[in-house]
Amino acid sequence: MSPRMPAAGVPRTVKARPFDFAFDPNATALVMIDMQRDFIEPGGFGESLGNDVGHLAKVVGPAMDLLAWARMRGLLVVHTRECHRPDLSDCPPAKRLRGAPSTRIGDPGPMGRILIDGEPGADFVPGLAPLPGEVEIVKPGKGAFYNTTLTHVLTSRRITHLVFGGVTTEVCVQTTMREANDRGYDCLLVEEATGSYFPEFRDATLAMIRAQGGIVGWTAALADVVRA
Ligand code: TIU
Repeated sequence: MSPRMPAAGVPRTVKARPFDFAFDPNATALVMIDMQRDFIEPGGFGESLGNDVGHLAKVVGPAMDLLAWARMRGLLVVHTRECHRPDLSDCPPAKRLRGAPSTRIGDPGPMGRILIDGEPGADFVPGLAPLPGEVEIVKPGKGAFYNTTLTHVLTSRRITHLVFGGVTTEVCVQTTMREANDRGYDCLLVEEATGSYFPEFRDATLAMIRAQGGIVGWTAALADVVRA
């Protein structure tokens, strides 16, 4: 389904790469991907996969700044969480059984059952929880469009442009940006507000998004976004 025509509003321009990103705040949403304790704090899903979660701590401050900017500008704000139902009925065995993690999805951990909705680990990190009226999308996959109501949320509000932050850059952020790009949205990823367990993957993802004339979208520095 294609986005509908935008509502009229005052256009804004962000200095971005590969070129300026123009958007109408009335037709733009911030999509903050998976800023959850399970990915960012020790003892959760990310660490169970063998990752050094310390790499993601530095994303929290810039993500909070980006969120504050979006709220101040009146953008629609969408927060996503990757997690599964307690009975694991929405978790494919291929996802749960892959590799040799220290604990699997659904197993008990220090923040409750790993990556299960309703457990402390699946909640947002402090400072990045939705406010009343903001949209929360609970997703079973890496992409935020798969098996969720996100398409309906965006089309019903006539959103055409998406600004992204969140973790991890090359997994859930990039997957969602590619899904959105194929659905006709113009997508901007805010560089300081995204991070990976592998800094080189973050940098490579930013580069591949804006390569080939913005084949997936744009990237911009947080300072240039908040100036818009
Ligand atoms: N493992 C990893 O890098 N990421 C995920 O599993 N999910 C998200 O990126 N949210």
